[in-house]
Amino acid sequence: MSDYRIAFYPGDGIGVDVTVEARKVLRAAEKRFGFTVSAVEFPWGCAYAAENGGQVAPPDFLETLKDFDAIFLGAVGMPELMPDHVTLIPLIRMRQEFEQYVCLRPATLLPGARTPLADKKPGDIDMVVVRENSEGEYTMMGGNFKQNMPDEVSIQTSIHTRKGVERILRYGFELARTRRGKLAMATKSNALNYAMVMWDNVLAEIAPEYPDVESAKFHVDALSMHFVRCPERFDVVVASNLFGDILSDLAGALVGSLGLAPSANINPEHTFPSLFEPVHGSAPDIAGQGIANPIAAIRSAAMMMDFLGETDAANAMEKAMLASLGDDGSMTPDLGGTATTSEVGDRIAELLG
Ligand code: GGG
Repeated sequence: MSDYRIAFYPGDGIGVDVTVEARKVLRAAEKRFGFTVSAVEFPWGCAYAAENGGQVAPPDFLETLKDFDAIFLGAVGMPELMPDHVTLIPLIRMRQEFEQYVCLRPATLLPGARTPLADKKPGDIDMVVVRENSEGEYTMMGGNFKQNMPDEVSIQTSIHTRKGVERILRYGFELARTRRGKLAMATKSNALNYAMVMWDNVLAEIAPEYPDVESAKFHVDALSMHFVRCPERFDVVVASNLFGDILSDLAGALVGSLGLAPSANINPEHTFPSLFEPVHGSAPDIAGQGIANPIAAIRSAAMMMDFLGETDAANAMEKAMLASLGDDGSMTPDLGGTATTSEVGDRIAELLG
């Protein structure tokens, strides 16, 4: 019987609410599929910082996490207590230092979910945003000169390496081969004339190695428009860290709710733990009210079990989630329903069991 050591980092706001439900569904999966989850929960985040000298996680948190099989994160950020750029640091550091350079963010229009787009039905939207997750615009390098003075200057540096761009594009091509064989790359090389020109060049260089995949590049502004006008065109969408972050929120909204959007921050080489989290943030305005949709977190837990090799359990979790959709009484308000966060978790756990 397999035992998986999972670090749970519920974080802030609704991250706490939805992690409870993901764990509930994982317990049902354990019973049915015969594996065990040895869970260790870390109470890091804004509340922890209030009692620990403003540190959202202890200085050695990476050392603490590095031997787990996987990390599950709820959400981070409580801007009334602490600036968002401080609470996000542990997440960015895990992605970078655990070499989780692939962020997979699937967006599929599910039966029972309501897209804001007219005339789109389940099957019309089925894409995966493959976000470069370890460099690009989120390297947190730069500084402020004459801070808070009228002539303040701030510099935010992006770092795009050929190695980083090539490996994420290759990951996208390989993924496209297992899907509908289409890859779109987000660029903005007309304005970002160094980094994005390199992205364009790397795409042009490696695309001939994947003749079975139809590839194209789109300026990210036009791509956003195409997402709304004709989302059915897209299968695998590869993007830099910032572009991928934005496009995956847009894709999540197009498929009915960010509350349905899961993500996996993958270290493909398995040299470090990978991290699984809902795409949504901490939504402090609805935290603790019992109305957050736990499905994105539950689906992220399913992606985690899939990555750990429990494919049957992952498929069954996804199937139970799908079976819970469609009935107002078993969906949260973001999907037009009346169910509470825990009722949705209970229902999916029951369907799974
Ligand atoms: N569920 C994780 C979370 O709190 N996301 C909020 C966020 O803004 N994340 C930024 C990012 O994914 O880079």
